[in-house]
Amino acid sequence: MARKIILDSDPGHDDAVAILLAVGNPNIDLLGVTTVGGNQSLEKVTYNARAVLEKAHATDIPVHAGCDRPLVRPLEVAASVHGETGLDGVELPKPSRPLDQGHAVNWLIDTIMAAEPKSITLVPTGPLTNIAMAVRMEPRIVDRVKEVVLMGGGYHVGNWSAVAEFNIKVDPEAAHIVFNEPWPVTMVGLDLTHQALCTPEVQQRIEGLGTDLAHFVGGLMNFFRKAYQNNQDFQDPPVHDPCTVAYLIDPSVVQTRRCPVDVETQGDLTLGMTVADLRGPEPSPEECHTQVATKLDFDKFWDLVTDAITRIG
Ligand SMILES: [Ca+2]
Repeated sequence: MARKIILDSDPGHDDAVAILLAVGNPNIDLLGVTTVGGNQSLEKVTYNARAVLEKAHATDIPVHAGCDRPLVRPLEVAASVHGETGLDGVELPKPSRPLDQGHAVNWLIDTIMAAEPKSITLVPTGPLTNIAMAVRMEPRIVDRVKEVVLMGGGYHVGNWSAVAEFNIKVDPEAAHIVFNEPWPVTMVGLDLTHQALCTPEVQQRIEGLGTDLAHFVGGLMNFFRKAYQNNQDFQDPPVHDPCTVAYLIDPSVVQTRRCPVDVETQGDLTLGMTVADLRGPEPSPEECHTQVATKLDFDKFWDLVTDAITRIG
């Protein structure tokens, strides 16, 4: 049976690839996309989510807009990485499906509470504002959700500061809430996603499919590559967000290590750091509800992405 997931995202070049992987893989049942202010303003990323679903011929998937700013802090966007639109580098199709009514947080709660317990997996790939709000409004969702597999953080590296990753740094209070609830949390952080590089060989293989969608992904990756070369000292762009979906499709794509993880909300130098305690032997799932992603199977990962783009056609 296909895994039921909700993508909570801020598209974003890599969010767009995560949406395509979720739509194009038969083992994933994408129940909906919720959006959050992050890589760009809520208005822009919500439009982008709808446009990507349009491009993927997936207009049956609902999109609900959520929080337009973090819980406590002002929104800091990532225009240096994703451009003014949040998806610079491609022409976006005009969405044919109107934006769905109702706030994303309400929709998340209603969807989770109406579903079979432990049947829905949350996949946040932006700041964790919506998920934290949902937990505070309806704490029972913590028991009802199967697990949370999120892109964010890192146990050795940062990208928005020396030690903090963008999604967590933007809304550390929300991240603190999400990591401290007792549901199973898998942190797919930078240590893992920096292995998911879109090399020229990978991109040629995708563009070689020759479809309109394949060229769309190529356009996204061209912009993303330049942005990473100019701003992050990378040769090839790390395509972070679809690593979460790939892990859910095939756990052998992403190795994990169980360990306590907490989020720094006070430090002058370390705000938004995900502090992973890797000391001692690996705890059991009963002892510890959090785990971090460590090693990516590069070939399997890009096979899944390429296969999804092929299937969508
Ligand atoms: Ca994202």
